[in-house]
Amino acid sequence: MPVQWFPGHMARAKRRLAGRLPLVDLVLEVADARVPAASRNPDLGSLAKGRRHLLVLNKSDLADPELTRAWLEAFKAQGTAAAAFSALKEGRKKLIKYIRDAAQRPAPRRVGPVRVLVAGIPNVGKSALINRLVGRRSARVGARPGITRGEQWVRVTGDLELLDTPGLLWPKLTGAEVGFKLAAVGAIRTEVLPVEEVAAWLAGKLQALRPESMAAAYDAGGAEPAAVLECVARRRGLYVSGGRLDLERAAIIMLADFQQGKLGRITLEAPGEEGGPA
Ligand SMILES: Nc1nc2c(ncn2[C@@H]2O[C@H](COP(=O)(O)OP(=O)(O)OP(=O)(O)O)[C@@H](O)[C@H]2O)c(=O)[nH]1
Ligand SMILES: [Mg+2]
Repeated sequence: MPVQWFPGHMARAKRRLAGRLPLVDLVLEVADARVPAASRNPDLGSLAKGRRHLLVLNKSDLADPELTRAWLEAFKAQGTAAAAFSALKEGRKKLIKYIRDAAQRPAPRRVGPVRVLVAGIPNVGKSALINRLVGRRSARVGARPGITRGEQWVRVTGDLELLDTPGLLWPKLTGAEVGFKLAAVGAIRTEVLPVEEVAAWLAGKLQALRPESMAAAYDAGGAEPAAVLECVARRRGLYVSGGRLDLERAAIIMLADFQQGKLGRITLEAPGEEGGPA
């Protein structure tokens, strides 16, 4: 696996997150609904021990609704409070209700507002979700000690406060498959993994999951995964000088189409598969 994380950055991010956790009541973990297992960091569980926890499968507008339901069931069976959300398409009321439900769970009633920290790997929509939650009506409630300078608590409702800066985690690359999934949804930059390799992997997945979309978008019906990028290039008229097909641009276009939902609402992993809850 050619992906490397810088140990120094990881350690710093982890320290920073660990320093904030004692200040919060609830950790709202954001993951990508298209890859609900691969986009989580398994260390968060032990880091946030003793805090209440809500897993939000964000970008659910891009995910397969049936598989999202199956994932929510699987997490519930595991004892993990989880909810599906779209920070772009849904309102804050729904999310606030999920947070209230999760915050009230096991702990005894406490005095004062529920304090929430949003955490997750890059690009899952932490900032979009915070913006959605906070909206324009919110008032800053002032810094509290122990937090990096510049961070603020923001009042979401009378009994709910949110730290305005999310806790950043890094993805856990437990195998090539996880790297490809994260690159396909855009959580890992394609500079890290070669774009053509990611697209070739995704082509295999999409031919299995959505052959009809692939046929309609790229005339790729029945094509072997290895030949899909050629179909994309031909359909879009992508050539390099000399008349050869431009497979690199084809790869970039297919990835963008997938990431923008143009091939349909697609989830790349199902519960029970390697890496996910049974
Ligand atoms: N379709 C869709 N796109 C979303 C959703 N939430 C976020 N996005 C998009 O995903 C991209 C990343 O969102 P951010 O909110 O910046 O993600 P982040 O987790 O804060 O990323 P980092 O700050 O890099 O860690 C942006 O282009 C958002 O518009 C969602 O629910 N649905
Ligand atoms: Mg952000």
